[in-house]
Amino acid sequence: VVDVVALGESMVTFLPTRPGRLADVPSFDRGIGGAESNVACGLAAAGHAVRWVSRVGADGFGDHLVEAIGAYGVDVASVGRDPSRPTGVYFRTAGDRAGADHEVAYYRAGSAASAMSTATVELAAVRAGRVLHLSGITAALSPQCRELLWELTGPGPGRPLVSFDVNHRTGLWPTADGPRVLLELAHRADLVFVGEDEAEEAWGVTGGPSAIRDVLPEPQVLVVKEGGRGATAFVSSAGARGPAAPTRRGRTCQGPTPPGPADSRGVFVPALTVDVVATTGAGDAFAAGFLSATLRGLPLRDRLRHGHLTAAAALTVPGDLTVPPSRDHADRLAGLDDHAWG
Ligand code: KDG
Repeated sequence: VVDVVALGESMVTFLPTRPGRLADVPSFDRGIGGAESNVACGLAAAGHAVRWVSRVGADGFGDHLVEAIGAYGVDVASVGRDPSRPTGVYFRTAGDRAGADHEVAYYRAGSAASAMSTATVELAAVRAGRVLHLSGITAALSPQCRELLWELTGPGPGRPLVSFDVNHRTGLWPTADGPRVLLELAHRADLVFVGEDEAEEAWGVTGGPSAIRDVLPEPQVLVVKEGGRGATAFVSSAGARGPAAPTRRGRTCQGPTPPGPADSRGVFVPALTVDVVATTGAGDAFAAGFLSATLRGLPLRDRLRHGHLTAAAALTVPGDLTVPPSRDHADRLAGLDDHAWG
C-alpha cells in the first residue's frame, strides 16, 4: 500500500560553499532539490510508504537523483529516464533569509521532467496512493505538464486525496498566466498549502488567512503559512475525516481519527523560533510533517505542530533537503502543552 505519491521535477542543486553573489563564489557543493521529492523524502523518513514519480535524463545527474532519493526509502521505480533530454540543475546563493540578496539560476528548460505528460507518466502509478502530492512548480514547466496536473486534479473514481502546494516561483513562469493557473489548480485540490506572502504576490490577496480562505473555499483543508509567525489551517467538515484508508479487503474507508475542531475561523499554531540558515525547502518540510500527521489521523493542532517541527529542521540546514526529527522525538515535542508552543 502506498501512502503518498509525489509527482514533480527534481534537480541536482549546487550550493555555494560560502556566502556571496553567484558571480563571486568559486565553488559549490552538490545537493538535491525538488519540492515534491523533498516532501517524499520527509514522509519516508517519518516511516510512510512513499513513491516519487518524475522523469530524469539518462545521465549522471539523473542517476544521482534516483539513487539519493531512493536512499531515503522512497520508491523510485516509476521515475522515467529520457535519453534525449537532460536532468535539470539549479544554483542558488547560500543564504536566503528575508532581506538578503537571493539569486536562483535554473538550468531546466527542456529538461526530462518538463516532458512529463499524460502520455509519458504512468497515471495508474501516480494515482495509487492515499494521497497525491503536487505543486504549482510542475504547472510552470511546460504546457503538457500543466495538462497533466489538470488531469490529476480532475474528478474521477478512486481519486486520491489531492494535496497541492501552490509554490509560486515567479522566475519559472514564461508567461503572466501563472497566478491564474495556480488558483484554478488550488480550487481543484483537497488540501492546499499556500504562503500568506505568496497569496498576496500571486493573487493580490491581503487581509491574512481568512481572506485567503474566502478566495479558496473549496479545498477541504487549507493551510496558510505565515512565515516565521506560524500557520493557520481551515478544515471544512468533509475534510475532518482525513484521507481514505485502505481496508483489508482493498476497499477504502475514511481515516480512523477525526482531527478535532473543524473551525471556519481556522486554527493557528505559532512556529518555533530557530536560527534560520536557509528557508529553501522549509515549506516542503512543513508539508511533509503536516501530511504525516494527517495520515496518522492526528488532531489539526498536532498536524500544524508536526509541520512546524519538520520545517524547523529544514530551516537550520543550508540544503533544500533535511532529515526530520524521528517520529518519537517529534511526537514528544508536538505533545508539549500550549504554553510551550508560545
Ligand atoms: O521548495 C524548495 C524547492 O523550490 C527547491 O528544492 C527547488 O523545486 C525546486 C524549484 O523548482 O524551485
